[in-house]
Amino acid sequence: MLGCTAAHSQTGSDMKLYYTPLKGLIHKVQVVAIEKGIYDSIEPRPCIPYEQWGELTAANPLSKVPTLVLDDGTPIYGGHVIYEYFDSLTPEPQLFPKDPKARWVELTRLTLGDQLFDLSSQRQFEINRPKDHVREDFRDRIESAIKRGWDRVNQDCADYAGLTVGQISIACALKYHDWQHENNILPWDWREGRPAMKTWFDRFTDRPSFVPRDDEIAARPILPIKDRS
Ligand SMILES: N[C@@H](CCC(=O)N[C@@H](CS)C(=O)NCC(=O)O)C(=O)O
Repeated sequence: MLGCTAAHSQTGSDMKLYYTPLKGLIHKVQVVAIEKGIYDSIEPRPCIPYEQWGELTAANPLSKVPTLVLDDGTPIYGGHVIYEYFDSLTPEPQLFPKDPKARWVELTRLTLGDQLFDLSSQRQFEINRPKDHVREDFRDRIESAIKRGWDRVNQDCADYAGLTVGQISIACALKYHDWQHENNILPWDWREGRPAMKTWFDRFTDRPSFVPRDDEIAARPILPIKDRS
Protein backbone atom coordinates (compact mmCIF):
# COMPACT_ATOMS: atom_id res chain seq x y z
CA MET A 1 0.00 0.00 0.00
CA LEU A 2 1.25 3.49 -0.70
CA GLY A 3 0.34 4.54 2.82
CA CYS A 4 1.59 1.20 4.19
CA THR A 5 -1.17 0.79 6.76
CA ALA A 6 -4.69 -0.10 5.68
CA ALA A 7 -5.30 -3.29 3.71
CA HIS A 8 -8.37 -1.83 2.05
CA SER A 9 -9.66 1.68 1.80
CA GLN A 10 -13.23 2.83 1.98
CA THR A 11 -13.40 2.02 -1.74
CA GLY A 12 -12.91 -1.64 -0.79
CA SER A 13 -10.57 -2.29 -3.67
CA ASP A 14 -6.89 -2.54 -4.41
CA MET A 15 -5.43 -0.87 -7.45
CA LYS A 16 -1.94 -0.97 -8.87
CA LEU A 17 -0.28 2.32 -9.71
CA TYR A 18 2.73 2.42 -12.04
CA TYR A 19 4.74 5.54 -11.44
CA THR A 20 8.34 6.72 -11.27
CA PRO A 21 9.41 7.83 -7.80
CA LEU A 22 11.66 10.88 -7.63
CA LYS A 23 13.45 11.69 -4.39
CA GLY A 24 12.30 15.02 -2.95
CA LEU A 25 9.18 15.14 -5.12
CA ILE A 26 5.61 13.92 -4.88
CA HIS A 27 3.63 13.35 -8.09
CA LYS A 28 0.22 14.83 -8.66
CA VAL A 29 -1.34 11.37 -8.97
CA GLN A 30 -0.20 10.82 -5.36
CA VAL A 31 -1.41 14.26 -4.20
CA VAL A 32 -4.83 13.54 -5.72
CA ALA A 33 -4.97 10.06 -4.11
CA ILE A 34 -4.03 11.49 -0.70
CA GLU A 35 -6.58 14.31 -0.94
CA LYS A 36 -9.29 11.82 -1.95
CA GLY A 37 -8.46 9.55 1.01
CA ILE A 38 -7.66 6.51 -1.18
CA TYR A 39 -3.86 6.50 -0.98
CA ASP A 40 -3.83 3.43 1.25
CA SER A 41 -5.81 1.33 -1.20
CA ILE A 42 -3.19 1.71 -3.93
CA GLU A 43 -0.43 -0.82 -4.47
CA PRO A 44 2.64 1.03 -5.75
CA ARG A 45 4.44 -0.41 -8.77
CA PRO A 46 7.45 1.90 -9.10
CA CYS A 47 9.05 1.59 -12.52
CA ILE A 48 11.04 3.37 -15.19
CA PRO A 49 8.76 3.74 -18.20
CA TYR A 50 11.61 4.33 -20.64
CA GLU A 51 12.60 0.70 -20.18
CA GLN A 52 10.27 -1.75 -21.87
CA TRP A 53 9.05 -3.38 -18.73
CA GLY A 54 6.50 -6.15 -19.42
CA GLU A 55 3.97 -5.43 -16.72
CA LEU A 56 3.64 -1.73 -17.54
CA THR A 57 3.43 -2.19 -21.31
CA ALA A 58 0.89 -4.98 -20.87
CA ALA A 59 -1.36 -2.42 -19.15
CA ASN A 60 -0.41 0.62 -21.22
CA PRO A 61 0.97 0.02 -24.72
CA LEU A 62 2.42 3.54 -24.70
CA SER A 63 4.64 2.70 -21.70
CA LYS A 64 3.72 5.91 -19.87
CA VAL A 65 3.33 6.69 -16.22
CA PRO A 66 1.09 7.25 -14.42
CA THR A 67 -0.85 4.10 -15.28
CA LEU A 68 -3.44 2.56 -13.01
CA VAL A 69 -4.75 -1.01 -13.09
CA LEU A 70 -8.02 -1.68 -11.27
CA ASP A 71 -8.52 -4.82 -9.19
CA ASP A 72 -10.47 -6.41 -12.08
CA GLY A 73 -7.52 -5.76 -14.41
CA THR A 74 -8.97 -2.73 -16.21
CA PRO A 75 -6.15 -0.35 -17.20
CA ILE A 76 -6.66 3.39 -16.81
CA TYR A 77 -4.01 5.74 -18.12
CA GLY A 78 -3.46 9.37 -18.94
CA GLY A 79 -3.03 11.49 -15.84
CA HIS A 80 -6.32 13.32 -16.34
CA VAL A 81 -8.32 10.09 -16.60
CA ILE A 82 -6.76 8.67 -13.43
CA TYR A 83 -7.41 11.86 -11.43
CA GLU A 84 -11.03 11.95 -12.57
CA TYR A 85 -11.40 8.25 -11.72
CA PHE A 86 -10.02 8.92 -8.21
CA ASP A 87 -12.38 11.89 -7.89
CA SER A 88 -15.33 9.59 -8.65
CA LEU A 89 -14.48 7.22 -5.78
CA THR A 90 -15.18 9.48 -2.82
CA PRO A 91 -17.48 12.50 -2.63
CA GLU A 92 -15.20 14.96 -0.84
CA PRO A 93 -13.25 16.97 -1.66
CA GLN A 94 -14.68 17.33 -5.15
CA LEU A 95 -11.64 18.17 -7.28
CA PHE A 96 -13.43 18.34 -10.67
CA PRO A 97 -16.27 20.89 -10.52
CA LYS A 98 -19.69 19.72 -11.65
CA ASP A 99 -20.80 23.12 -12.90
CA PRO A 100 -20.09 23.07 -16.67
CA LYS A 101 -18.42 26.50 -16.94
CA ALA A 102 -16.28 25.93 -13.85
CA ARG A 103 -15.36 22.47 -15.19
CA TRP A 104 -14.04 23.80 -18.52
CA VAL A 105 -11.99 26.43 -16.71
CA GLU A 106 -10.59 23.78 -14.35
CA LEU A 107 -9.80 21.30 -17.14
CA THR A 108 -7.88 24.06 -18.91
CA ARG A 109 -5.86 24.69 -15.74
CA LEU A 110 -5.26 20.94 -15.49
CA THR A 111 -3.92 20.98 -19.06
CA LEU A 112 -1.73 24.02 -18.38
CA GLY A 113 -0.08 22.24 -15.44
CA ASP A 114 0.19 18.90 -17.30
CA GLN A 115 1.79 20.47 -20.32
CA LEU A 116 4.12 22.67 -18.29
CA PHE A 117 5.34 19.41 -16.76
CA ASP A 118 5.56 17.67 -20.13
CA LEU A 119 7.41 20.59 -21.76
CA SER A 120 10.06 20.68 -19.06
CA SER A 121 10.66 16.94 -19.39
CA GLN A 122 10.78 17.29 -23.20
CA ARG A 123 13.31 20.11 -22.77
CA GLN A 124 15.44 17.86 -20.57
CA PHE A 125 15.61 15.26 -23.34
CA GLU A 126 16.52 17.93 -25.88
CA ILE A 127 19.38 19.45 -23.87
CA ASN A 128 20.71 15.99 -23.07
CA ARG A 129 21.32 15.25 -26.75
CA PRO A 130 24.93 15.46 -27.91
CA LYS A 131 25.84 19.15 -28.10
CA ASP A 132 25.92 19.25 -31.92
CA HIS A 133 22.51 17.61 -32.11
CA VAL A 134 20.57 19.94 -29.82
CA ARG A 135 17.87 21.57 -31.94
CA GLU A 136 18.22 25.10 -30.63
CA ASP A 137 15.09 26.48 -32.29
CA PHE A 138 13.02 23.64 -30.82
CA ARG A 139 14.58 24.10 -27.36
CA ASP A 140 13.97 27.88 -27.54
CA ARG A 141 10.35 27.31 -28.49
CA ILE A 142 9.86 24.99 -25.50
CA GLU A 143 11.52 27.48 -23.14
CA SER A 144 9.38 30.37 -24.41
CA ALA A 145 6.24 28.28 -23.90
CA ILE A 146 7.24 27.40 -20.33
CA LYS A 147 7.88 31.07 -19.49
CA ARG A 148 4.59 32.17 -21.06
CA GLY A 149 2.85 29.47 -19.02
CA TRP A 150 4.44 30.79 -15.82
CA ASP A 151 3.39 34.35 -16.75
CA ARG A 152 -0.18 33.21 -17.32
CA VAL A 153 -0.31 31.55 -13.89
CA ASN A 154 1.09 34.72 -12.31
CA GLN A 155 -1.58 36.76 -14.09
CA ASP A 156 -4.54 34.47 -13.26
CA CYS A 157 -3.77 32.98 -9.84
CA ALA A 158 -5.66 35.69 -7.93
CA ASP A 159 -8.80 33.95 -9.28
CA TYR A 160 -7.78 30.48 -8.07
CA ALA A 161 -9.95 29.26 -5.19
CA GLY A 162 -10.59 26.15 -3.14
CA LEU A 163 -8.90 22.80 -3.66
CA THR A 164 -9.17 21.85 -7.31
CA VAL A 165 -7.46 19.50 -9.74
CA GLY A 166 -6.25 22.35 -11.95
CA GLN A 167 -4.43 24.00 -9.08
CA ILE A 168 -2.94 20.65 -8.01
CA SER A 169 -1.74 20.16 -11.58
CA ILE A 170 -0.11 23.60 -11.81
CA ALA A 171 1.41 23.37 -8.31
CA CYS A 172 2.92 19.94 -9.08
CA ALA A 173 4.39 21.24 -12.35
CA LEU A 174 6.03 24.08 -10.42
CA LYS A 175 7.32 21.62 -7.80
CA TYR A 176 8.86 19.64 -10.66
CA HIS A 177 10.38 22.83 -12.08
CA ASP A 178 11.87 23.53 -8.62
CA TRP A 179 13.23 19.99 -8.57
CA GLN A 180 14.78 20.48 -12.02
CA HIS A 181 16.17 23.87 -10.93
CA GLU A 182 17.74 22.37 -7.80
CA ASN A 183 19.26 19.60 -9.94
CA ASN A 184 20.75 22.11 -12.43
CA ILE A 185 18.47 21.06 -15.26
CA LEU A 186 16.23 24.13 -15.51
CA PRO A 187 18.26 27.35 -15.16
CA TRP A 188 15.40 29.62 -14.02
CA ASP A 189 13.53 30.05 -10.75
CA TRP A 190 9.94 30.72 -11.82
CA ARG A 191 9.49 32.98 -8.74
CA GLU A 192 11.63 35.74 -10.20
CA GLY A 193 9.32 38.58 -11.26
CA ARG A 194 6.19 36.56 -10.38
CA PRO A 195 5.26 37.55 -6.79
CA ALA A 196 1.54 36.75 -7.06
CA MET A 197 2.32 33.24 -8.21
CA LYS A 198 4.76 32.73 -5.34
CA THR A 199 2.11 33.86 -2.81
CA TRP A 200 -0.51 31.51 -4.28
CA PHE A 201 1.95 28.59 -4.52
CA ASP A 202 3.20 28.93 -0.93
CA ARG A 203 -0.35 29.01 0.40
CA PHE A 204 -1.70 26.24 -1.83
CA THR A 205 1.14 23.76 -1.30
CA ASP A 206 1.16 24.17 2.48
CA ARG A 207 -0.72 20.86 2.85
CA PRO A 208 0.44 17.41 4.03
CA SER A 209 -0.38 15.96 0.59
CA PHE A 210 2.51 17.90 -0.96
CA VAL A 211 5.16 16.57 1.41
CA PRO A 212 7.53 14.17 -0.45
CA ARG A 213 7.46 10.57 0.75
CA ASP A 214 11.17 9.85 0.52
CA ASP A 215 10.97 7.19 3.24
CA GLU A 216 8.49 5.24 1.11
CA ILE A 217 10.71 5.59 -1.96
CA ALA A 218 13.71 4.26 -0.04
CA ALA A 219 11.70 1.28 1.18
CA ARG A 220 10.37 0.34 -2.23
CA PRO A 221 12.63 -1.00 -4.98
CA ILE A 222 12.00 -0.13 -8.60
CA LEU A 223 10.44 -3.07 -10.40
CA PRO A 224 12.97 -5.15 -12.29
CA ILE A 225 13.36 -4.76 -16.03
CA LYS A 226 12.10 -8.03 -17.42
CA ASP A 227 11.41 -7.41 -21.04
CA ARG A 228 13.23 -5.06 -23.38
CA SER A 229 11.70 -6.50 -26.54
N1 LIG B 1 0.87 14.49 -18.96
C1 LIG B 1 0.94 13.05 -19.18
C2 LIG B 1 2.36 12.62 -18.95
C3 LIG B 1 2.63 11.18 -19.30
C4 LIG B 1 4.10 11.04 -19.56
O1 LIG B 1 4.58 11.46 -20.61
N2 LIG B 1 4.84 10.47 -18.60
C5 LIG B 1 6.26 10.32 -18.75
C6 LIG B 1 6.88 10.45 -17.38
S1 LIG B 1 8.08 11.67 -17.34
C7 LIG B 1 6.53 8.93 -19.30
O2 LIG B 1 5.96 7.99 -18.85
N3 LIG B 1 7.41 8.83 -20.27
C8 LIG B 1 7.82 7.57 -20.81
C9 LIG B 1 7.95 7.56 -22.30
O3 LIG B 1 7.60 8.60 -22.93
O4 LIG B 1 8.39 6.55 -22.83
C10 LIG B 1 0.01 12.34 -18.23
O5 LIG B 1 -0.30 12.93 -17.18
O6 LIG B 1 -0.41 11.23 -18.53
